[in-house]
Amino acid sequence: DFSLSRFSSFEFKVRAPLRMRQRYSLEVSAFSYQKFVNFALEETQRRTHLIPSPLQEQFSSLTAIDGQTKLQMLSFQAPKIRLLRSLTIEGTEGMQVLDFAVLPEPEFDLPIFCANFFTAANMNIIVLDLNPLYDAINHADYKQKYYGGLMPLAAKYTEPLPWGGKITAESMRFFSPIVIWTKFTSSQFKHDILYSAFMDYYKAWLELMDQAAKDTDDSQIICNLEAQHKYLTWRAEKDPGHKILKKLIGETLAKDLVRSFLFNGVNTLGRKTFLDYFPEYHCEGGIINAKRSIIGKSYETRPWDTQGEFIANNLQ
Ligand code: BLA
Repeated sequence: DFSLSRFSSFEFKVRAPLRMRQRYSLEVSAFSYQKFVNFALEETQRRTHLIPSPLQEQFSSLTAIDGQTKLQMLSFQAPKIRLLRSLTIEGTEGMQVLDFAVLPEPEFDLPIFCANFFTAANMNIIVLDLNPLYDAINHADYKQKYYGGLMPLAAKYTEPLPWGGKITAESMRFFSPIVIWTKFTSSQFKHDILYSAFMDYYKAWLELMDQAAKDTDDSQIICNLEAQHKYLTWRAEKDPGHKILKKLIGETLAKDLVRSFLFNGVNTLGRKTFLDYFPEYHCEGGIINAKRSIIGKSYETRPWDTQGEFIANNLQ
């Protein structure tokens, strides 16, 4: 029966993964990022209609070379969402990783939701942001449109989750005035605050999504497409997590995971190369400088004030 088989395919593709993650969420150890993902998926379902991404068939779970570390991948799409994807890693010696991102359809100039949390033994390296599609240092209108109303939210966390110190200077153009960049040693208290920040920031992103109207001007859509492609190209080449992924699953699988799953679109949304966008990384023979940063690390303190003004002078 045609309609029945369509229904069961829906059952399989939409409901089964949700049940699966509910089951996993019962098995979590003392600390896990699984509940962050559960929250985000449930909250998204309340606002829009998620369907599994075609990527789900190819990327679902992996066991690392060590035979113990588990990688879990989930991916969905929705009317305004080109790709919502998450990677969680539960490793040995307390290693926990969350890489959660939501990439809008190119008809929307919405920010990109970005939660990158790395926990090892006792140390946590945290980036939580609504990454601007157009950098918020040079695009005042864009900054006002999306972050103007969110500065009080950022202020709520600047004290409990203070600036994490110097970072790759090139990353700043992908961060917004509300970015949470922090490091801390593990404690229940800190993890609770991080969870609260994650929920607040995700709800704020969903609210922006709800309000977002389609760009209808073709030239604007082309700009959005290129801006997203530039972002993906940066992260597919220089994201700090790549080294660990290579160690866990080997170079070939890691490359596939990065380029086809995590930063899906890098091969399809545009034709420009990394060196087209970031010529400063050009090395002799046309190869890409392996260094993550050409400028070096900078921004010792938070370079945005409470009004969202960029206050760093000359990279400090
Ligand atoms: C470190 N991760 C970092 C740092 C940043 C980020 C800013 C500090 C080091 C630096 O200045 O580069 C995150 N950088 C980002 C993000 C953007 C960016 C989100 O430009 C977005 C535009 N991190 C992960 C995953 C792993 C991971 C999946 O997201 C591991 C699998 C690990 N991040 C990781 C590790 C470090 C790190 C190990 C510290 C080591 C290092 O500094 O190289």
